Amino acid sequence: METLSLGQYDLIFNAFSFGFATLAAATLFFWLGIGQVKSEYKTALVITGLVTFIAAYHYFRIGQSWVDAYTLVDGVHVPTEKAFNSAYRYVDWLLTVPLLLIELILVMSLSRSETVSRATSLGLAALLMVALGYPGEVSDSGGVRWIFGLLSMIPFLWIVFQLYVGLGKAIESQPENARGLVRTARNVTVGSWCFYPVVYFAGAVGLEGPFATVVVEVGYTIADIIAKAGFGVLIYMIAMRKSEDTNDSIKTAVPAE
Ligand SMILES: *C/C=C(C)/C=C/C=C(C)/C=C/C1=C(C)CCCC1(C)C
Repeated sequence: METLSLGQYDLIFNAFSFGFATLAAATLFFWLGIGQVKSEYKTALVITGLVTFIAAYHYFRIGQSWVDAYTLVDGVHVPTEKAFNSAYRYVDWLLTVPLLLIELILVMSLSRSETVSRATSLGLAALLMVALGYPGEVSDSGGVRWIFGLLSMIPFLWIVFQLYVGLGKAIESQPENARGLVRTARNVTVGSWCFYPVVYFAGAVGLEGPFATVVVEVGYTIADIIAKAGFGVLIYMIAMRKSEDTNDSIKTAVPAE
């Protein structure tokens, strides 16, 4: 850890605080909405709220760890003996990343067997991706960082492939009033998830110092808010739209294009 200016320290602390507030508010919003959707979509909203709840808790802990990790000396923030605990992020991802994929699968209302098989394979791939990234994240050796980062890219790319190709047909045969939203939810997932490996590999190619700390911490926070709360709002909208849809013939409509 390095010495941070007042502005750098505050910017990061404020990002954590904003992350906590946004994710906690999102949790309330999703859970209070459960009563408004058809019973088949209730589980999706329960899980959407669980993801933001777990993440809000971790942002609270991350904020505390941040406060403990620095002390103010002569107008700058100097690291204390308590290292900032970055493991909170990985523990959070281990729980929330598989659940995010499961949210998307659940709201698509596939057959029961396809739901189970897709949720299992995507969930396991997500677990593997996060677990492989961790040894590289905490290593001081550039080589180890590259090896685990590249290994973690394999399940990551497989997930992206599944979201476009494996689930492509199921997305295109969603009811017409929800199809565009499901596509958007898929694209937001892939778009926001790409940010994480970019930050990770920026560290592997030597991005360091106080500026890098600001980019990493504020960047991860923004990505988390989009990938969890923003994505969750889309899941909520899909569940609402599909709950309104009473015309079954729309459900079997031939995909556009
Ligand atoms: C809410 C948190 C989310 C959506 C976290 C997503 C994290 C990733 C997509 C991380 C991916 C990584 C790689 C693909 C390679 C390098 C190591 C990781 C773990 C940063």
